[in-house]
Amino acid sequence: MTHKIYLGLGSNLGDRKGYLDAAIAAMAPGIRILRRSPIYETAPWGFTDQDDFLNMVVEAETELGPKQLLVLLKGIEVKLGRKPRFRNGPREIDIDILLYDDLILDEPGLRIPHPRFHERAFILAPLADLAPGIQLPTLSKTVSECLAGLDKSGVRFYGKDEAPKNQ
Ligand code: PH2
Ligand code: MG
Ligand code: MG
Repeated sequence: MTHKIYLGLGSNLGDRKGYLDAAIAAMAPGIRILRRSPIYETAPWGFTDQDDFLNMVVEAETELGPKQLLVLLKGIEVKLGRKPRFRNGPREIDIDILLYDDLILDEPGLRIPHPRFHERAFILAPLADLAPGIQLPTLSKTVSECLAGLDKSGVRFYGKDEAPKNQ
């Protein structure tokens, strides 16, 4: 069975754009990328004394179950050189499962939808570029409704391409 997933990617160390591209390239064949959002440069959230992140979201399909998917993504983080550090600290590459169909899962080590992402503009802005009307399974709100209530000042379009229409 094929599942629709949204993954959030972030990097704030080294060649940030290179890490995002390498992570996406490493997802095949288990994960098929359908669309990628624009990249945003974002102020660090949680632990603020670190460099700005690049963040983006990809829409993809997979036959993997949620746990197999998590194992694959953690393996890619390690393969690309992510070092263990403290919570919310700097990272070469972070790949988070934001949504997996309309699944709600709450287990140690794996919560789907990704907890509190509906409060984070650095995830919601790129997600809204791909899927503004998606309803979050845990809230009676769409992605764009969640984003509308947030401070977007720390989230800037990054890159030479034309800015997306919602900016
Ligand atoms: N990830 C975190 C903590 N803080 N801040 C930004 N701007 N972007 C992130 O991806 C991010 C963060 C923990 O995963
Ligand atoms: Mg994260
Ligand atoms: Mg993570």
